Amino acid sequence: MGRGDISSVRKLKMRDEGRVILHVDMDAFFASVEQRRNPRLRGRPVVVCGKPPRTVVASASYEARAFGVCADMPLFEARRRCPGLQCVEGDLHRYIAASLRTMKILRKYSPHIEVASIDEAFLDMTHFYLLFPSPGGVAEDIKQRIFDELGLTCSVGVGPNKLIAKLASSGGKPDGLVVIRAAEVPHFLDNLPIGQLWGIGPKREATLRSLGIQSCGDLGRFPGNLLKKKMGLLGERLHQMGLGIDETPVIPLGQGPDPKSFGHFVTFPEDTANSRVISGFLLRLSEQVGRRLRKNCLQGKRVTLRIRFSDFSAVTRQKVSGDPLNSGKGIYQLAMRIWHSIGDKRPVRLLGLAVSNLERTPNQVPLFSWPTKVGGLLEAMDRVNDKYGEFTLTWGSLHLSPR
Ligand code: TTP
Ligand code: MG
Repeated sequence: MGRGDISSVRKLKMRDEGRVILHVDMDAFFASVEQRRNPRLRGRPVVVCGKPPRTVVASASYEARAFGVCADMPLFEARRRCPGLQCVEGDLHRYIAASLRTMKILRKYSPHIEVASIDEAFLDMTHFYLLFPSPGGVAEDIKQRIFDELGLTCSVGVGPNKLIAKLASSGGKPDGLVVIRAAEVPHFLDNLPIGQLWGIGPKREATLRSLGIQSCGDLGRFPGNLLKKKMGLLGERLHQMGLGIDETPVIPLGQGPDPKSFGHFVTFPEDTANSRVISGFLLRLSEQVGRRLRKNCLQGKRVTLRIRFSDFSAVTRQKVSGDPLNSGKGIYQLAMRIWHSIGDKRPVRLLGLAVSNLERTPNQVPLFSWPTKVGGLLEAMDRVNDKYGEFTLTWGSLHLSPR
């Protein structure tokens, strides 16, 4: 058989499989970076958090997870569960550096790469069957390379679409590699509890269970129109997920839609009712949001202020400006009007500020020509914020302190 024949055999095989998507997700990313940096932390339960004691866990090593410690858990609870817990105050610069190095490695395998968050990416390998005929082999290669160059482990999922690839990578954690071929999808979904799906919390899980739906496969078999009636649009999407259908493309950096909003959050080291401290923070948040808007040549009319009080109750209020805003001063002035209109004098724990209803600033070109290193990372961070909402809260609490 000549070379041409071999290629066409591979081509046919790949076409049979449909798309080939890889999802790469670093294991316990922040915690692993710290363990790599400090050998004394290796093999021990470690969490990365903000400034103790008033902070939550951002990342827990798998050794800490064995004690029931998980992300978002208040540090005092994590310490209660795991007496020997090592707590490291995070430094975002280190994680950004590790993230950039990881993404650089991944880019060597496919230019069709979507950076989904600071530690995860999708790669579309569909058109690289000549270079990389075996998707599982590429995945192994990637894992080895990341380990050799960064000393970090990751988990990789391979599937015919992003949904299956992501479910596969989560299923193999940590240091996993799970390959699901198109024909194996129904069996894979039959063995996957519904709680593993994005958007299913304990409440929704209970609703679905009351309908006799236990596994993702059950979701696919349940009549789609009934599920939509019971759960609205989410029901429709869940039905699709249960069938393993996901046609969303891998969107490389800079090619996605404009973000819908820009926002920042900050948790105070101590609850405060001092209006000077609060307005000082609002100014800082306004400047941060304004800077990012300008960098992206965007402006917005709607300003949203979110306040969480010391008793954890929260209020969210918005005001719309007559003119679109992207200067720190303009955003700050509207934020202060919202603050005064709320008029609640209780001590504040968290402040969040966002600008939405975004539009392009006329006659301006972006400062960054996408995708640059920094621009790409900002976009990746925005995606994280879209996904996790209060992710920036962690960063804020790691890096901001009242002056
Ligand atoms: P994840 O990939 O969700 O978590 P992880 O890498 O720590 O663990 P896993 O092995 O399960 O993938 O998030 C990546 C990093 O992002 C994580 O190390 C810390 C940070 N992060 C936050 O700071 N706040 C959050 O709410 C989440 C979800 C993540
Ligand atoms: Mg991860």
